[in-house]
Amino acid sequence: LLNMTWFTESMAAGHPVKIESRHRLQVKAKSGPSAVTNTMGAYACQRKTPLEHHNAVLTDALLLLAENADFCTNEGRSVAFKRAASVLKALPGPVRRMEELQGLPCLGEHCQRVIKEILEHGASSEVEMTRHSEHYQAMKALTGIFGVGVKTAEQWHRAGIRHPADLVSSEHKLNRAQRAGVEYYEHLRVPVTKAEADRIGEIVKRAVDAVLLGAEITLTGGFRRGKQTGHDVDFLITHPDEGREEGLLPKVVSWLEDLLLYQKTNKNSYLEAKEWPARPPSNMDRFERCFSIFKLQRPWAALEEPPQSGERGAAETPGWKAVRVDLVVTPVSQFAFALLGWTGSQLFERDLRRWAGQKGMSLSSHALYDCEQKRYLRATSEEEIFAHLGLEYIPPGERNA
Ligand code: DCT
Ligand code: MG
Repeated sequence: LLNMTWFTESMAAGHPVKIESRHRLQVKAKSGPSAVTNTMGAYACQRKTPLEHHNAVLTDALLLLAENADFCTNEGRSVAFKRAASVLKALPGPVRRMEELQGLPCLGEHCQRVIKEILEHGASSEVEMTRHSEHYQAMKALTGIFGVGVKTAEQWHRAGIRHPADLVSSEHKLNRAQRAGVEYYEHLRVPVTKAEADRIGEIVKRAVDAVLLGAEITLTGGFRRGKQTGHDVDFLITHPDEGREEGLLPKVVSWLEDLLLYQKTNKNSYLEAKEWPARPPSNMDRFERCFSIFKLQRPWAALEEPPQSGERGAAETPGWKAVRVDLVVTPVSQFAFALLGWTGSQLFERDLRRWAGQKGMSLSSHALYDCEQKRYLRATSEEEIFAHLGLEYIPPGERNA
């Protein structure tokens, strides 16, 4: 029923149709087919975006261009491609004709050109050229190293580095995170499965229980949105008695010591009283936090695909697997905000913050501040935060923008 081809055809047949779908697709009567108007919300937090959708060929292409724009430090362009892909993910069926896109938000001229070429020829020349370009491939490999961002990767690229293996023999100085990133590169490029995430959850739970009775741990990030694999595992830890959670992480980390191949723990640096509440929203929070690389013993670690023979840096498959794990501790009064902020997706979060901004509020993973009323809006659940923001509640499984 919610197939836009159907709407277009109804229009062409002259049927007066006005239907409010869950995406608020409307077809107005009396005028020609051009009157098909899709009125989808322009913010990702106004739409339901399921994990499985109907336009993977188009979204994969647009997301590759987004990734490449990131590699060229062109954030604006990258976000534009990500927004376009996100709109296509929210459609109720596969796009077959350009006319079906009429009225949809975030589909600029460049994106439309790419989509049109794929619909007509099965592929986009720009996407294929980018995919095979030396710069894209090297930047993908180098930014795939834990601890390496686009700036560092670009510097290395200019110095002739193309692959993590090139760093081993080079004179380039690596920091501690990057050394671990290179050492476990082949492990960390293999996606983490949900079963592995659950096993790590059990181990972390045991550590948390051992150092602070009553503390609670929640799996967030992509796994909470229903993904079956991810690039890391994200956990939130809290305690029902505010304050008890302070300083918890160093104890958990020391309990886990033998299982951690790498860890860096930061203290909580968030103080509401000293915050500038209406400061521009940032995607960085200041919780007590541990970035780590976990040593997960098999059989829980799924068997990796054996490395291609001759592949650079490929190691023999050992009886364990290195997995990136983030542990974040939050005071219980900030838990709902932390949960919302850490569940993602990245674009969903970005648009939530932008939406809050245009409503005169400032949202972070710590709090929601109303700049007009000059006060914090408290919440103990995600539902309450959506309500404060004047948004329909969207469950985690439909935040895959
Ligand atoms: N996040 C955000 N803005 C960023 C980075 C992250 O709002 N720039 C939030 C949203 C997701 C959450 O933090 C966890 O980050 P990732 O692990 O990078 O995302 P993910 O959705 O869990 O992806 P993956 O499944 O690959 O781990
Ligand atoms: Mg994650």
